[in-house]
Amino acid sequence: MGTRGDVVVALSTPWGRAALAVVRLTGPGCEAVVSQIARPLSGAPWSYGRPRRVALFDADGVFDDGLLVLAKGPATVTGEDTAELGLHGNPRLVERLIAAALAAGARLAEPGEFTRRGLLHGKLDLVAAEAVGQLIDATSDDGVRLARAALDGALTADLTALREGLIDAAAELEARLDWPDDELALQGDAAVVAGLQALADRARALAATYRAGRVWVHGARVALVGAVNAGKSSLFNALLGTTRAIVHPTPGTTRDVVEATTRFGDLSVTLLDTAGERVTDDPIEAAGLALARELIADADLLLVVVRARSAVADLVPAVSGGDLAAPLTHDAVEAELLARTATNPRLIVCNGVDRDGVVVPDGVLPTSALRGEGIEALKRAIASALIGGVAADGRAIASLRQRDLLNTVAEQAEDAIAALPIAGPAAAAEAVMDALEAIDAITGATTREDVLDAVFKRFCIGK
Ligand SMILES: Nc1nc2c(ncn2[C@@H]2O[C@H](COP(=O)(O)OP(=O)(O)O)[C@@H](O)[C@H]2O)c(=O)[nH]1
Ligand SMILES: [Mg+2]
Repeated sequence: MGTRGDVVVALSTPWGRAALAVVRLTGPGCEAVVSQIARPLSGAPWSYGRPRRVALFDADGVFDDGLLVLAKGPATVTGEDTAELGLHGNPRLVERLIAAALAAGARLAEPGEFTRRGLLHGKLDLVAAEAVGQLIDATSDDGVRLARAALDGALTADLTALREGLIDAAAELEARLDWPDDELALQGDAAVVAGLQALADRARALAATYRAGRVWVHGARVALVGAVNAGKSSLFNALLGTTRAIVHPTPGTTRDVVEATTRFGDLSVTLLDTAGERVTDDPIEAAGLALARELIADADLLLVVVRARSAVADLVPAVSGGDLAAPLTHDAVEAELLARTATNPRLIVCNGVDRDGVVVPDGVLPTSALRGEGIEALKRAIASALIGGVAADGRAIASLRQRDLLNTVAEQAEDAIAALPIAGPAAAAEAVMDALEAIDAITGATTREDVLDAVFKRFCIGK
């Protein structure tokens, strides 16, 4: 990021034609830049915080009129002087305004720079800054709720509670080191261990909400895979409620990956229909298969589609993760696919249950894409597999960074538990410090000093 403290400018609305566009500026001396590109129509001087009708001009003269709000730092979102200019939403006009601002001494803002400046000036913490991005990205109402809660400080409050618990534990451990014979009552080791375990569990539980949170914010990618002619394209169309992929009895009909986004309730789901699995010497089909295999790695969920048949009971060992080396009488391609995807998040769908005498093993979702049977149940199963057990009104995170750090918090708290009886309180305290550092990395705060503060406060040392 470039020099701080300079005036930056950016278009905050999408590039394109619209009724209005909003251009923002921030930085000390913002008003000096603005006075070179806008002047009040009424001729009266600027007043901070009040919207003013302005004429927008550059070296060639006035090119538009608009509405300007100037705000004085530090009581602004960035903590610096800011200006918001609304003008007509024509990219030509926006380009002229931005060029005029650059000529007047501003520079183009980098992505997220307004929020980043707010962070720098303590207007919001890192968790809230990430939430700003999530609020803009959210593809579902639950995603909006999650981001809103984080922006309003609810997630930071959870982290603060975790942090306080860790500081208490650190204080207990430090006290054992410095004043082992002090008659001041210390907690027993069992209580410290129980406290640390509860903190580790809370951190891990919050980290585990990441999958649901990410799906709520960014939507999910769900790939249909299976042998040729299993009915993947038919299911894809049935789930979309429209004919988007070609369905045909000829095996190998789908070669490219077909993608479409739909909603299952509140969730935004992108479905991917893929080429069917089989041994092929058609280079295009083989390329499609290779692409499908790549997508498997990225998908949030796989729908492994198997063709309903009377001998389908043979699938049971593969489905239940049984010994796949055991000879299987059903299609080797399907068996290989079931084995290959065993560790992926997946649902196994048995399609074509309208056929005579078919058997559906346990743990497999029965559908008939032909008759539209089992489709609603499949949509519900997809949604619940994506969200897991996370309550829609509970707290959830949608940042991979936060998830990894929360797992670090849990690991360090558990390391402290393991270290206490073996390596002693010094080693345990060190692990708790690492857990605290991970918490502070999440919120963007720094500390160590306040661990000592807590020790002195609790034990009245220095008296
Ligand atoms: N009886 C029956 N036939 C189906 C069903 N789903 C698909 N088919 C038929 O199976 C063939 C292959 O379907 P398609 O969706 O192209 O399979 P894909 O190769 O897995 O994409 C077509 O002739 C479909 O009409 C079903 O639920 N029941
Ligand atoms: Mg197909």
